Amino acid sequence: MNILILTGAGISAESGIPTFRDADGLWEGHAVEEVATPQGFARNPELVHQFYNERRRALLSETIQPNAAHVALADFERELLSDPRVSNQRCDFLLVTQNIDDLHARAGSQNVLPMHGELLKARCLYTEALFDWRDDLGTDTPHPDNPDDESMRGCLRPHVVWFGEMPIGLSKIEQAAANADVFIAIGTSGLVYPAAGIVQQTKPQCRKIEINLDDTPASAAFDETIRGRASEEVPRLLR
Ligand code: BJW
Repeated sequence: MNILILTGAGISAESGIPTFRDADGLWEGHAVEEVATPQGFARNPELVHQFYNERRRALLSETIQPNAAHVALADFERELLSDPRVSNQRCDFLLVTQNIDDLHARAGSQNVLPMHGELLKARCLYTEALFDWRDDLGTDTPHPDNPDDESMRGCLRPHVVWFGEMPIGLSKIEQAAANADVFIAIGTSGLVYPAAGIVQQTKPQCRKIEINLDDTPASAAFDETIRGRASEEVPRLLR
């Protein structure tokens, strides 16, 4: 049994992290092309750093914690992979998230692929080296390995995937989609590719379930559409 889960901003909404496209969402006060494209970052790095610094600070505040949906996914994975009836057979579980928060890991999920990057990592623009990062970033941030080198100041960017950039782990995701017996998409608008196209890459006999507050452009591709809050519907489905 191969299980593939895709999560989006809706699963973290009830943890206090705003979604992108809903009313009062993250895009309300920002032009997408200014804060979520490489061109926007090249034009105004301070603005982009500010956008991500605010989100990083909020993520690290005590008010944001995993909710019942994150916990149900982690419990389900742990029980599935420790069940002797399952572990004798081949069973793959992969949780692909478009979210850059770390709430799945904090809830205890093991096999998580953050396809749009991670807010708590920074990347060197020149070497692509990754650094765990919990502080603000700015155009004068010293390079962690060469703090005295003035020429390397400001060479870190958030380790996130902007529009026009290649998402992370695509070949693993394509393989998991092709092999999935069950695919569950939770709290994603089905507007952003390639994530929105994963459902189309599954086998016809794969059981495809969508959990969302509302219909999405991808809903017709699913066998079952569950309408409701992720924190209620995910535990109900997986228990
Ligand atoms: C609840 C709920 C509750 C609320 N319970 N539900 C056609 C085909 C292929 C690609 C394209 C195409 N047309 C255009 C493209 C390119 C582009 C794209 O998709 N554009 C679209 C806008 C049309 N895609 C890309 O550029 C991607 N890269 C790419 O395609 O590379 C190819 C390439 C080839 C060769 C060379 C180079 C590249 C990259 C996409 C990167 C997206 N990045 C962002 C920002 C990440 C960093 C950050 O967080 O700031 O990712 S944009 C933003 O959208 C973020 C999200 O992960 C992503 C998806 O949003 P999500 O998660 O779905 O959130 P919302 O807010 O949209 O929806 C929330 C949902 O939850 C709603 O449905 C609610 O109803 C629901 N909900 N509360 C249950 N309690």
